[in-house]
Amino acid sequence: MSQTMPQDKRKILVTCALPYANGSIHLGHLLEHIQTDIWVRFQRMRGNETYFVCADDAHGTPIMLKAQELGITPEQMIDGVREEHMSDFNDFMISFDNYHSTHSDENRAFASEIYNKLNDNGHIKTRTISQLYDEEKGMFLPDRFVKGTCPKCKSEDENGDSCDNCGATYSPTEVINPRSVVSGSTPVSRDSEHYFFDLPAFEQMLKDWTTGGSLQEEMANKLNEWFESGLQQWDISRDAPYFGFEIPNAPGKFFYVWLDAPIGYMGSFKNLCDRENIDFDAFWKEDSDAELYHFIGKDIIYFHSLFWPAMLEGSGYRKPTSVYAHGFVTVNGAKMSKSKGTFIKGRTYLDHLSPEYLRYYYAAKLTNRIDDLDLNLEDFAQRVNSDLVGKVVNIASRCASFITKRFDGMLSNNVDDQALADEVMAAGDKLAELYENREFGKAMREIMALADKVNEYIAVKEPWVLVKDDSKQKEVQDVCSLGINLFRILMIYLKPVLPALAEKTESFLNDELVWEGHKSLLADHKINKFKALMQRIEMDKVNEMIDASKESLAEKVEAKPVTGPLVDDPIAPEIQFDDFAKIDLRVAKIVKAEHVEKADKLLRLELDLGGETRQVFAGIKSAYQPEDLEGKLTVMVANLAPRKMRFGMSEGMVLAAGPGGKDLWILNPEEGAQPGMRVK
Ligand code: NOT
Ligand code: ZN
Repeated sequence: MSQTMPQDKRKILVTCALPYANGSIHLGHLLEHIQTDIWVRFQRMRGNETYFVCADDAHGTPIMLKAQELGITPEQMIDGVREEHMSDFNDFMISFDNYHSTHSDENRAFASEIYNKLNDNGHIKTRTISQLYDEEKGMFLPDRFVKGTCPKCKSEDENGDSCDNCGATYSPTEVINPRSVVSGSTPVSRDSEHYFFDLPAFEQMLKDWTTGGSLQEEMANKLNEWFESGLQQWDISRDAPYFGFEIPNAPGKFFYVWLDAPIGYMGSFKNLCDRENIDFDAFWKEDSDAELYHFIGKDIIYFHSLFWPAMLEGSGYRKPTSVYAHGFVTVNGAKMSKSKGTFIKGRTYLDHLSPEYLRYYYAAKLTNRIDDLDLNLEDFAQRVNSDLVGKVVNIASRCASFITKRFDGMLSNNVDDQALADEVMAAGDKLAELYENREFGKAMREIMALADKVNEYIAVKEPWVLVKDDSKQKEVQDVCSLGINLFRILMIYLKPVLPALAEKTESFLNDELVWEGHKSLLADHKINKFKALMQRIEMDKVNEMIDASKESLAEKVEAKPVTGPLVDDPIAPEIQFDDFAKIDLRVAKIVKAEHVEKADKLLRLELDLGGETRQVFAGIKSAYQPEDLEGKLTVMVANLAPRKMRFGMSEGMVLAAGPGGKDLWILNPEEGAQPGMRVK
């Protein structure tokens, strides 16, 4: 069956907010990515030219400091985190066309271009402001890196910009006894010139955009509040040291991370366009007839509905068609909590449960409003089991074996209950409208109501009774064929939510599930043998996931042994990327090697790290004569804390392989390696 394209094929570009490149994806992120993915898959099924892009948000002070803490460069850190994010999203079946990084050439080019245009158009102002400065660390401190006593209620150890005790908000320079979270030292106030984006100049345009567009009602209300309290100029610069892009013609000044984050949507899309020959301008030029949607969380509405459209307008680009905000995820009715084990990382979830359970549950509870969504874990298991396993898949499993065993897999060409078939087929238009309007919960309820009807039909017909009567064989085939056909249509409707189940259904039915397929039934069509399509959720698995998420237990759980072929020498417990990233491996030259008196295993090595010499005691005496080692290159762990040994300090560790004894080889980098080089 070929998919008939609607006449008015739309061009649609969709984005999700860009996750920060310094933390793992958790079930909160996944609400947004799943919501967006369902919408995107629906648009693709409808034949619209749809692109879905995202990226890691790689800049800013927290990322710079975290990399420092790990002893690696920010570039190394963001590369590793991006890999992790991409694999998490992939395993939740989030079907990005591109997943880029804001630390990219494309993004640098767009950020500079947009800034230059804003500047040329008179929308950038400068003025000097004072901020707290950490003299020990040599950097200005963002609000959240200052702590101290609340100027209002005098509660101690409060945040630099707000008090958790009395709720007051203030400027970090007002904090009493301020302290730098970075170094612990007392910050001083220091002046610096900052660059500001002139947001108030766009007030009228933003008001028109708010009322003219298709914004959610709650979003429009929020915007009105902000208009009433007055728009402010926005500080878009940060002083070095900062991990980000330097502002053109402003040495030592960097774009604030939130300036180039939304531009990252363009950067990621441009990267895709270059790879796949898509016309970038058709989506971004001022008079573009393509649609542009940003799916975001309710906490970042300000950035997307004020700064971003104003930046686009001020630099000659089109504005978003709409910005769709969602609420936060709570688990069992409360904020996600590390100690309760309800702060659940995507990977931890996947270690225990199938991604489609979560996709379905989120879909079943999503509306197009900004309300929070509660993931109640009991309800989650119960709902998935009763809807997907008990209703939808049940239809196929009740009917399939009769068709396979008695009719050689052939579906009949007779429709046993036309009215029921018509009802299921006709639901497609309404469901399309619900998907389009992001009313996924309503759509799931409609689909489940249809599934109930189909199950009722089968229950009334009782093919398992008919089958015992030789004269009723044709009826068995007709009833079960209709059951399978209606299962097929329900799976067409569910395909945006459950892509893997849909794929299994396609091979079972020998048929590609395309949206337009809901208007017809398969007749005289051969299906394959039915295999179990979906397992029930066991509450045990859910509880294991919670245990694995409990902070105090996290280490214990992550320490499960990796199974592999090395039975005699099993691989050590799995570590996370962060753990790996902490290890700084360097090429070292063995400048001196000698026996150590009274030590039977150790040699004392002097290692040249390209400017620094280290003493390391290595247990390789059984395999090497000292003189054979001198002048050779090896690989060492350069950032291992020095250890005091009986014979002196050991300031690192050289890497060797082999079972031991004579069979022990120190790692030997190829020619061309230089002492001090990083090993990647
Ligand atoms: N990294 C941000 C966050 O809150 C989202 C950036 C979204 C991109 O996790 N930008 N804009 N505007
Ligand atoms: Zn206070």
